Amino acid sequence: MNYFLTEEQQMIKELAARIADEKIAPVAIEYDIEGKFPHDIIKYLADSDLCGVYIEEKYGGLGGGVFEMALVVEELSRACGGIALAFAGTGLGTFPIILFGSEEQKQKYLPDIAAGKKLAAFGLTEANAGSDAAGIQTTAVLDGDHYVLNGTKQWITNGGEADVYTVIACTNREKGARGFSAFIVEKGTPGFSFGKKEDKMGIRASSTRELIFENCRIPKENLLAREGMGFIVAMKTLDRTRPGVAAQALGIATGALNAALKYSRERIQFNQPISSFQAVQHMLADMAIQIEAARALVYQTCRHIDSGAKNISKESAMAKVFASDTAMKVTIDAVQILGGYGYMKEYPVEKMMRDAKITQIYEGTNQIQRNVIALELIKELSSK
Ligand code: COS
Repeated sequence: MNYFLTEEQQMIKELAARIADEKIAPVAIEYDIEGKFPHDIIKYLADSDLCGVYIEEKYGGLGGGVFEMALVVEELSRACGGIALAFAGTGLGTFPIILFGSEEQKQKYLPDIAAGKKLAAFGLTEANAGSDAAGIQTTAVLDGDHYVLNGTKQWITNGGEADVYTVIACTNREKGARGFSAFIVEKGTPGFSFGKKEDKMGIRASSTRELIFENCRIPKENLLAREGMGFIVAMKTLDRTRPGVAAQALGIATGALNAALKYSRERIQFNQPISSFQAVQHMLADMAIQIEAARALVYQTCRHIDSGAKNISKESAMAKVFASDTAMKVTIDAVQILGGYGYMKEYPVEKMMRDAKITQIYEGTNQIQRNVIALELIKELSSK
């Protein structure tokens, strides 16, 4: 399908594809088994100028948007959804600065992120604040020229590996969703430490850890936007990064289809490749249909967002739901086509099935996305 990418987008996609095929695919299983964080792959991305594809040129990026970020995430995820997450998770941690940072904050943080010298992470989730993002217990109290942070963030992607953390904390409990604020916290700040690395089902090359704040004093200049804007910072960020999760799912699904297709041509049963059996052909056809439909939705959603459209929550949620549900179905079918081999760790598809699962869960479960979509539909109808 021709998606009419610009020359620059095509170049970005090809560069990312080359890194995926040459650098990621050969190590994906090893990094998964060992839970190895892909600093070396970030270096390759940096050498190709890809770390800042979604960052403005004046801060050292390539000046693209959500679409360019998605193109990179998709290609990397074709080879490994976990390794791709070091890049995608940095996008999630960086978007609050892109959207709400002051000029000084942008100048201070974005160039190093664009150059791949620093990774970022986003701290919203807590033990009792997952789908209910407003359930946050972490507090930030202004004390002179500093905010003092106390609390624990849970399951933070790039935790411990990132240098820059955008963190949502409560500054006024009485104000409900308007009582949260967003902060930039640097690794190494006294009172800021990390919990143990989580042992996960999939995306095992990615680091997932707690962020622990114990009387952590951060300069008040590290407040993003204004006090009380934290919930909006989080929601507007997620509206722009959920298509990145969709792109990750799309990449994983594409990798799984490619593996299943290849295997179906090589595997001989009843004296013929299993690709000659209609039962297998129909599975492959359904996988391809779903992937292409997901790609069309994800790409168009990214373009819609990058056009500066005001209403993007519903579209972003739709892309995330559709692509992640597709990735789950496609990877399960890929395992089925590979049969016993599909269940073995020497073959890539069992890992893809494990990696796909998280895309239905993080950055808002698919149940929450459906709530967002339904509420937007109802809102649109009542405003007519
Ligand atoms: N953009 C801008 N503003 C938004 C918004 C969005 N996408 N979504 C909500 N808001 C605003 C609302 O307009 C409301 O503003 P007012 O205070 O002016 O009325 C405020 O934020 C609170 O919104 P709402 O009442 O809808 O909040 P809820 O507590 O009901 O939560 C959901 C809404 C469920 C959508 C939110 O909690 C959510 O996204 N949860 C999932 C969180 C998530 O993705 N977790 C994963 C962690 S990151 S890996």
